[in-house]
Formats: sequence, structure tokens, C-alpha cells
Amino acid sequence: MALVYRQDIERGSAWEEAFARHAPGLEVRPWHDRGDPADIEFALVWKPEPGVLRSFPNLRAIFSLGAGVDHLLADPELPRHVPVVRMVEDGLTAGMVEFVVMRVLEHHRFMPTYARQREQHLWREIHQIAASERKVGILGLGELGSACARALLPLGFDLAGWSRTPKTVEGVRSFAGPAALAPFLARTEILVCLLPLTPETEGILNAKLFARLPKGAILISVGRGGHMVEADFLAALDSGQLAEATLDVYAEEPLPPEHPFWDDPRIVMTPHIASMTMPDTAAKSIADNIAQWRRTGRFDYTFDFDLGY
Ligand code: NDP
Ligand code: OXD
Repeated sequence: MALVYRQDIERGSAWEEAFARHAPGLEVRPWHDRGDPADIEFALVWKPEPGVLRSFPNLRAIFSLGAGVDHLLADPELPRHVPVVRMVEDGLTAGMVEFVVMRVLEHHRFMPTYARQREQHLWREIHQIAASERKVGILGLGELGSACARALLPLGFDLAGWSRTPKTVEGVRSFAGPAALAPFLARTEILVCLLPLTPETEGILNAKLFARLPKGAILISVGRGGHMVEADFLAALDSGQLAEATLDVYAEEPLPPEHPFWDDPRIVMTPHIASMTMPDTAAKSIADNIAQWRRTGRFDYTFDFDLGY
């Protein structure tokens, strides 16, 4: 029995070496050379062609190469009786922590404004604000959101998080459920979106939400592009309700060349690279999860089809 892996970026040998280190007994096959479908016990995939996963009759688990599993749900023939496992691994978490801390600090210290001033050869100081006076709010306090909050805490920021269920993260005020969204937003000056894309969260970054933030708030969008109503976002920038933003994810990826975001100096853009799954730490996480399943019959980090994440 074997694990088959598929990903867009060519890092095949890195995966095979990582699995050889962490799961020496596991046969690992690349997608393009997967052999008899009946041999496949585990699939590790990013955007697999629709219908292929269903052709593996002995599949025990589908491991998503990314934390989000929306790329799998796009397959109308996804075998729903097979557990889908989200990617939770130290390298991916560390990458997101680096990115979010970097972007919060850059906005907090007015770096995008200084970059715009430089374009105009303008020498103008802006008064520094203490981190303790800067209110950061994280939409989604799961694996990634809570890790980002824990990393921001020692820097002194005034932190809160919003989730479906209440959370206990030291130094982070927890807001839970739809009724708590408005008070969470009212106190949030830098808003980080780290929600999964679900029917409930689709379009959540909309005019109503932006209007509930203090005027001049900043958005860091690293969850999914489907969270954002783009016209509402641009209107919020135009009215000054939002001062500026960092966007890593977009409704359409790659972002089309004619898209208005490209030329907007108020937006710092990156091409969905806030974090990436790292083969070594990811193979270890998968190997540990498979070993646990062999002992207990249960995988960790399974996707809940009812909740949508
Ligand atoms: P988790 O499933 O661990 O956390 C999701 C969080 O969102 C939980 O706190 C959950 O609440 C909360 N949540 C979900 N639905 C709702 C809702 N309707 N109302 C309020 N809160 C809600 O996910 P991860 O932290 O691992 O990943 C989050 C997302 O980050 C991924 O789905 C992916 O889209 C994105 N991502 C982006 C990357 C990039 O490079 N840009 C890289 C990796 C991930 P509760 O805790 O109560 O369940
Ligand atoms: C994602 C990922 O879900 O890269 O975006 O992990």
C-alpha cells in the first residue's frame, strides 16, 4: 500500500526524502506515476483533477497539502466517506506567524505610508504609537490565528480574536459567535483575517463589516479571497474607512493583470505566499497522524463536512 502525492510546485524529491526520514516503511509515489489505483491508501494533494480521488478503492485518508480544503471541495466526485485531513504542521504555522507579525509591524510603524511618501520625495515624520495602544483583532483563532496572536503578545499589542466558539489564549480577548462580531470589530484597528472559507464566512469582508471598524482601520487578508467583496473593499478605501491593506489572497488567482488592485498604492500585495507547507515538518505531521490512526482508528485535524472547515 502507498501514499501518492500531488502538488503544483515541483518539490518531489524533497517530499520523498522527508517521508523516507519520518515514515521509512511507507511507499511514496508521485501523482504522475501512481500505478495501480488499488494500491493507494493515502493521498496528499493540492487541487487534484476532479474524479481521480474517487478512483482509489482502498483510500483511507485524503491529506490536503494546504490548511484550507476548499480546493478539494471543488471536486464534485470527492469520496465523502473518506476522512479529509487539513494541513497542520509546524513549518506552515511558522511561515504564517512570520508573515502576520511582519505585516502588523509594518502597518503599525507606518511603513506603507513612508513608502508612498518616498515616491513623492516627501520627508514627514508620523508620531509613533505604542504597541499597547494598537488594537489588533484576528478573525479566526484556530491553529494559525492563535499562533499569530501568541507571537504578537510579547510585542505588547492589545489583542482580541473572533471565533465560532469561545477560546482561551493567554493575553487575547475572546469574542465568539455572530453576536460578538460587532463589538470585536468596534475595538479593532488592525484586522487580520485568518478564517477558513465556508458558506458562513464567504463575503464576510463586506461593507457592513468595514463600517463597524474604527475609521482608518487596516486590513490584513490572508485567509481566502472569497472572504472579500472587492467592490465594498475598494469603496471603504476610497471613503477612508479603511486606510490601507495587505492582501495575500484574491477571489481570482492568479490575479488578472488588468485588476485594479495592482496599481493601488494603498494595497500591499503578495501572491498567496503568506505561508507554505514545508515538506520536512509536513511529512512528520502526516507520519505521526498515520501512526496514530493505525493505533486508534482516528486521524487528527479532520475536516468537518457539517461545519465546512
Ligand atoms: P482552523 O480550522 O484551525 O481555524 C479556523 C478558525 O476560524 C477557528 O478559530 C474557527 O472557530 C473560526 N471560524 C470558522 N468558521 C467561523 C465562523 N462562521 N464564525 C466565527 N469563527 C469561525 O484553520 P487554520 O487556522 O489552520 O487556517 C485558517 C485558514 O487560513 C485556512 O482555512 C486557509 O484558508 C488560510 N490559509 C492561508 C494561507 C496563505 O498562504 N494565505 C496558508 C494557510 C492557510 P472555532 O475555533 O470556534 O472552531
Ligand atoms: C493554504 C495553504 O491553505 O497554503 O492556503 O496552506
